[in-house]
This record gives sequence, structure tokens and C-alpha cells, in this order.
Amino acid sequence: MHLYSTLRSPYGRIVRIVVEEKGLINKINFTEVTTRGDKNPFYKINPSGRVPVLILPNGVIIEDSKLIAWYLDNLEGKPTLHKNLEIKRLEAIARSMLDGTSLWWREYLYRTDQERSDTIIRHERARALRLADVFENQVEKPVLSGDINIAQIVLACVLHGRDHANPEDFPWREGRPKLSAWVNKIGLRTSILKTIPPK
Ligand SMILES: N[C@@H](CCC(=O)N[C@@H](CS)C(=O)NCC(=O)O)C(=O)O
Repeated sequence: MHLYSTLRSPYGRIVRIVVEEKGLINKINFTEVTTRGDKNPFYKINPSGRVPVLILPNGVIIEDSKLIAWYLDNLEGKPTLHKNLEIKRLEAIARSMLDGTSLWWREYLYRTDQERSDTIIRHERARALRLADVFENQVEKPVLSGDINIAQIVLACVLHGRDHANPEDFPWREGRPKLSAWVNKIGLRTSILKTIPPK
């Protein structure tokens, strides 16, 4: 199988962490690609232009980190990362935070000062801080403090290794000692360390 992603995509990182956690590293060839731009050769591999994308041995293309993570978790018939509703519920909240912060970051990455939308930034910043409060109150619960699962992986990809890229007005660690300690702790796992996005 072949996995394509950038090294900075948090969505690609989710899948790369799953590959590590499931011990699938020898079954999957990873290729770093760049996204966006006119005539990007990656569009021939995935017409949507998005990463991550997994190409199965029969040539079928699977896009979307949620679907790829589920597929890889079930690949050998022993799913460990998506065991119950509570895990999936918290994954959905973490993904809500990831989608919002990604939209917010892109206002800085891809738009000029004149194009940048204060409305989007204000809206997503407020959402991210509200959800950081939710996780401050949840991180000591078994779902987030016990065995690794997809909710933990997605939450790690929202908050770990992105401090350098965070807009200055996202001080999510302030007043959230439990969430801050949780991110520091999960940051010690091999899968998380091996997938830190480059600066
Ligand atoms: N819902 C998708 C989101 C993937 C996504 O938005 N990826 C971004 C990189 S972080 C991308 O490929 N952007 C390229 C583009 O918009 O053309 C997933 O979970 O995989």
C-alpha cells in the first residue's frame, strides 16, 4: 500500500501515527508530496488534491484521515483504536477543533493581510478555546488517559508540535494545566515523536 501526505498536514499525521501504533510500517510505503498549485503532479494520483491518501494494492484510492484510520485499524481484523461510542464521540469533538484551527491557520498561511478574514479568525479562535476547555475537563477520564485510541491521536494532532505555528492569540495552555500536561505526556510516545511536523 502507498500513503501520500505532506509532513505538515495534521490529517496526514493522524494516519502516520495510526501506521506506527498498529505496527504497519513495513506494509505501507510513504511518499511526501506537496499540495496546491496549478498542474501539481499529485492531482494525477488524487484528483481532489488533498492529503492524506492511501492507495490500496488493487489500486483503489482512499481519501480522508478518518476513513483511512478506520481502514488501517481494521486491516488485520483486530481493531484497537475505535472501540466504542465514547472514543468516537471525543474523536468527533477533537476533529471539530482540528477542522476549525486548520481553517484559522490557513487564513495566515494562504491569504494576504488584505484577504484575511477577521470574522473567520474570531469565530474559529472562540470555538477552539471553548473546545480546549471541554478537553481540560475530559483529559483525566479513562478514554483520554487510558490505552491509545483515535480520539487521543486526533487531539494530539490538534495541539502537539504546532506551538511554533500557532497564531499568537491561541494561548491554549494558559489556565489549562491538565490539557497542557496531557499534551506533554502523549508527546513522549514514539508514534508522536516520529511524526512531529517540521518547522
Ligand atoms: N477531512 C480531510 C481533510 C484533509 C485536508 O484538508 N488536507 C489538507 C492538508 S492539511 C489538504 O490536503 N489541502 C490541500 C488542498 O486544499 O488543496 C481529512 O480528514 O483527511
